[in-house]
Amino acid sequence: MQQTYPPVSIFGVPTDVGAGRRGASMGPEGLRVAGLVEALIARGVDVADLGDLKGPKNPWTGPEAGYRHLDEVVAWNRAVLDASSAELARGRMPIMLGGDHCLAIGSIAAVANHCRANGRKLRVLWLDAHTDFNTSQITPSGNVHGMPVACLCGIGPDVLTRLGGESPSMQVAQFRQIGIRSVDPDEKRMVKEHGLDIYDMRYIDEVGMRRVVEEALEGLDADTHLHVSFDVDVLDPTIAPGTGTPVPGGINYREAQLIMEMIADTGCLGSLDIVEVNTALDQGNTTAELAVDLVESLFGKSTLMRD
Ligand code: 6HN
Ligand code: MN
Ligand code: MN
Ligand code: MN
Repeated sequence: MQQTYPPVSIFGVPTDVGAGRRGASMGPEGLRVAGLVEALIARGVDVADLGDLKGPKNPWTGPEAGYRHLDEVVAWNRAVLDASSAELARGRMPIMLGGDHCLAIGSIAAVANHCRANGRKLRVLWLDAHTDFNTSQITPSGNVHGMPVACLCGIGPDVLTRLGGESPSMQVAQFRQIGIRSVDPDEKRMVKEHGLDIYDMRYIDEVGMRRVVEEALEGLDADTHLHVSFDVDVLDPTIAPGTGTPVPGGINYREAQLIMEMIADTGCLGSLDIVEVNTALDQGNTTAELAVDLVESLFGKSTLMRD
């Protein structure tokens, strides 16, 4: 099925202040070098690469009161929120190139505000090895990239939970998480308590990716804005080694493609984060190249039989 897509605005968010390893700050350039913009143009999408957002450098200090680099995380997320809000208001689809996954706080807060203001429903598909539902009390690392989902659901410091104004920005029930296989012990208790909708690797193994994606996308309609937050560590590290927190047993190439193809079929994609590409840890630029290949499918590039 041939879809038409709204015009796209790309921003780089070159930061690793939310991560425990350096190098995700090079992700935006890695994705550009892998041909992201050209790939979208080839799909017939009207694309503007608006360059990189600016923010503080990584102070590389330890946790304070359970957070590492909280001031810097807030500054970067304000920039993301503003940039994304402006593009959404112009009727464009923001794509945020991470950068570490803390940027989803600003990115999704912008989308949540936009949907509220326009009476649209919002679904967030969180593709990740991790649930990113930690808090300052239970985090094993202090790294805020392990906390964005909790923050968006109103659990976290005011500076992040109220970033977009209202708190909570999101309801837990609006999230679907696919590919999960690494959850910290207390985080596990939290996600169970809050009833996060999780399709973990065991469930994917047992029922297959087709059914998983059907279930995760169930109920989408023409009034639904779908935000995809794509943490490349959802992919198996053998095919995507360039990421800071790799976990064995991830989704394989075809499973990843199928997710993207099925999202494309919905016609609901409204915004996207591509995060945790760490070119310093990559083999060549293979992880960014794979991400671009998957984005092509997300924008409707299909195998021979369906074009
Ligand atoms: N990510 N759960 C671990 C932590 O430190 O909180 C890892 C988080 C990884 C976050 O990959 O976006
Ligand atoms: Mn993540
Ligand atoms: Mn992750
Ligand atoms: Mn491709």
